[in-house]
Amino acid sequence: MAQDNLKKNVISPEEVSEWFDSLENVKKRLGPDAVKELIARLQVHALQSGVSLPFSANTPYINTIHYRKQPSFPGNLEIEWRIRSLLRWNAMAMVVRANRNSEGIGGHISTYASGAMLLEIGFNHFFRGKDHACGGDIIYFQGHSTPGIYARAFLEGRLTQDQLENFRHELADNGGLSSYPHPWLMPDFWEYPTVSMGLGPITAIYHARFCKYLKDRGLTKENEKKIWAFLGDGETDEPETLGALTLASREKLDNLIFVINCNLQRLDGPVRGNGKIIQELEAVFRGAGWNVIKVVWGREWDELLDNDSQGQLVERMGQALDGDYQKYSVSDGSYIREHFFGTKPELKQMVEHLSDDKLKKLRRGGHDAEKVYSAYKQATEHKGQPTVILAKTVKGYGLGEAGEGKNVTHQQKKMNEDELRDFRTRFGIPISDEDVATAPFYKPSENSPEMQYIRQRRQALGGSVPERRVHFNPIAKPEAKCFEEFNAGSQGREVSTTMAFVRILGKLLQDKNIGKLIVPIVPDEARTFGMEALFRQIGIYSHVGQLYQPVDSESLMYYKESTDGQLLEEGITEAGSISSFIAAGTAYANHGVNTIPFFIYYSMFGFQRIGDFVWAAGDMRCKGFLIGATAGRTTLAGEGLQHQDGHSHLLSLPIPNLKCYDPAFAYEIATLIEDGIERMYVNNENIFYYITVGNENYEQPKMPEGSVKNLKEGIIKGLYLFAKSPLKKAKLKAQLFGSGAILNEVIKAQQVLADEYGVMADVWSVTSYKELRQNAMDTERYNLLHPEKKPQISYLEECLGKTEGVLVAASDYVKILPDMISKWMPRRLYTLGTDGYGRSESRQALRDFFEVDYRYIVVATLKALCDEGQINAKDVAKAIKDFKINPDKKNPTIS
Ligand SMILES: Cc1ncc(C[n+]2csc(CCOP(=O)(O)OP(=O)(O)O)c2C)c(N)n1
Ligand SMILES: [Mg+2]
Repeated sequence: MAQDNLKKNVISPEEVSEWFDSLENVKKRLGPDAVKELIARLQVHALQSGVSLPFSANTPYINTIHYRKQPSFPGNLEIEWRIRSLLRWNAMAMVVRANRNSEGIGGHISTYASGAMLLEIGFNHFFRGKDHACGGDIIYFQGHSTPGIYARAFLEGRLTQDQLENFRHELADNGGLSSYPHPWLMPDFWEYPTVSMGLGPITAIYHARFCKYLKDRGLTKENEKKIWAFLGDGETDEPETLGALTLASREKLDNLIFVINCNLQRLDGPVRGNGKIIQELEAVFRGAGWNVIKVVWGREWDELLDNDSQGQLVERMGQALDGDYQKYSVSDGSYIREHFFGTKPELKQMVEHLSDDKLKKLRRGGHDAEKVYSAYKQATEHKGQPTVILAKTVKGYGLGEAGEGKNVTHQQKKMNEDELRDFRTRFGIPISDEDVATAPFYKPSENSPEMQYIRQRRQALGGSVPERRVHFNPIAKPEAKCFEEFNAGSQGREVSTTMAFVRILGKLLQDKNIGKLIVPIVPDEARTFGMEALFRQIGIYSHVGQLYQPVDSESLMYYKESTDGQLLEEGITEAGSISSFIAAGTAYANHGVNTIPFFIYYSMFGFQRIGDFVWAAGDMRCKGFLIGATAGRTTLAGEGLQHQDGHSHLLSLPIPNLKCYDPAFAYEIATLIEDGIERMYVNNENIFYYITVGNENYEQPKMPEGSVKNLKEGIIKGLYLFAKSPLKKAKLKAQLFGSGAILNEVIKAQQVLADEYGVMADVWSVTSYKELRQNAMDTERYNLLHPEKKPQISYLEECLGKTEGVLVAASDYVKILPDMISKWMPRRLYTLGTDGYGRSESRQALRDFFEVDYRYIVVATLKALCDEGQINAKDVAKAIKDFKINPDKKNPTIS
């Protein structure tokens, strides 16, 4: 009974044909737009008559560009195939040889094998080099496809055979090649480090937007550069990959093209065995407003699809899962016939005329030069939207038994003699049977058609890619008046270091030399930092300007968006903001413009959240200032556990070229920024800065007396004497060290120690433990390696060698920070810090809880003196009692 009902509801082929015919008729008479309108009206009609349509952002599982709409291919298919084959061979040989020479050295064969066509259509027809009038396209290569990029550079004569031989042996005498794209390691070659998956796509999006920003603000002329980002389908699982898609469509970034190599596999196995990654991504990108071009099937399918009048093939294509498709890729034609086409007699009939061998050779779209070319051409010409190309490929294409389509293929690094011979034969590489086992590199003679073609194409497109080409023009320094006023202190007014920083920024923005180059970036936190005046002053960048009247248009500081706005107000995205920071901080290299980014954010949401980006920024030789605001575990009151930062200076520590400072006073910040701009943008040093600022208001002191030059040098080197003890002479002595807002507690302790305990304590401001440690390590290293030379003295020893007294350090950060310089201190260092989870509390209560207020500094000093035998334990106990400290209070580190 149920069966009969079902049958009754089945649409007959004749009925389907009728509908198709009427649609064709409308198209013929009135054109495709009329068809669109008709379908839209049908949808409304269906809805109104009670048929609720399932939502789908998907189109059928076929190529977006119909083969009759494909432009003609401008290249030589035959030669390009031969070039690709050579590249495939050399890329494979590079990994195989490296792993034969040193077992376990790693590398990837199968990623490039699947993406070779996608890259090569770019290399031969689209990627423009630095000599092109546009200045060169911006290309983010998939990190682990590097062997193929090196293989091409080898044929182009940019890399030697020795270098290829030393793939993953970068320290070899005659030079080697880094595993992945790293501008730090190969500064003339790589531009964008992409191998931490997800960073490439999101930084590409913000870079594309930054190109528009540069042009809209008149910092670059007409900008025709395209931004290409190549990524893996597995990589799209990273939240960063898909997290900023709507920015790209909102900002109409038609200079941006994503190419996603959908080989259906990641490292362990299928990306979506039970689904279809291409369809899933299509829905995501279309939903986000992107132009989506699917390249699913190769030309061998065109005729079959032409004959699919009932849509049964398309239906079957949509039905089969990625897990099935992966299985077909490793199976022979008879399996495909039975399992793919065998589901319906009509389908089976459709391929009756094709042999099993032909069925096996029904290629995927990403391996078809003309399909890929058509997609790229349409993408580069598309206006008003970013484009994503979803290209279906086979992972390990061409590896055959050695790994094609297999789950283990990602890790494949070795090939035996038979596998090498098969590979050689399949791709027609002229290497003899005797030689093939050694997997030798192969380069045809310079005047071979392949080499000529490569040269011609690259010449026509403006030279080789990738190439990092830096023409650095130093800036004229900002005027001294930007910084001078801070030396005089705030003269009675209580201001925070954040306010002082914002004032410096304001002055820099008005500076005639560099004002235009400053790029302030905030993730929806400008008001928190007192920066809202900038909205009106410099405008918030928006490519379309301001299409509405802002609610506060009457006020002086209204929310002003404008086409030439200077401020990047990114919304609540630290990942997006750091991507803008990277785009602006590398513009000196990528665009020949010395933009100076200041990224101001909640310090807790910096390294803890986006540390990997900062690492990549360091790799990229990025410049600029990261400003960690509302810093300090006890200085940020009220906010509690997830906001109070007492460890970002620890997390920032490993980035080698990042200068990290925890300044206490306005003149320190002014000194650091003035020096930083000079070092980065005049002297072209490959460094960038992390500076924390706090929101506690206190009087900013004037610079201490003495040589300004020495003082500034001390601030920069990380340590200087801020104030000698008010006592001129005493038996008990101490040296106290403080940073950030806690320096004020140290200064207070100094007075109490003098007044009530007769201790003569000097106060030092430690602006950077990292700088002090680095300098001490460098000195130690020199002395280690030069035992016969006169030993060098570290800056710490230079400052503290002649001092007397016990040593006590306090900061608003974890204790390990001061501890990490303790081995170079002349005596034992006692440290106070803020290990543990923060609390929602007042500053005073927090400093009591974490044991970093002046009382604890006094107690620690007395305890140190007691340990030295200079005072009695009962004196320390009395102080604890006098200060009303409960010795059995909770331990903040573990409570
Ligand atoms: C953030 C991050 N996590 C993990 C890895 C390790 N990794 C390198 S390649 C890879 C699989 C990549 O799969 P896919 O993106 O599909 O690229 P394919 O090789 O298939 O083209 C993984 C997990 C990485 N490089 N970065
Ligand atoms: Mg993949």
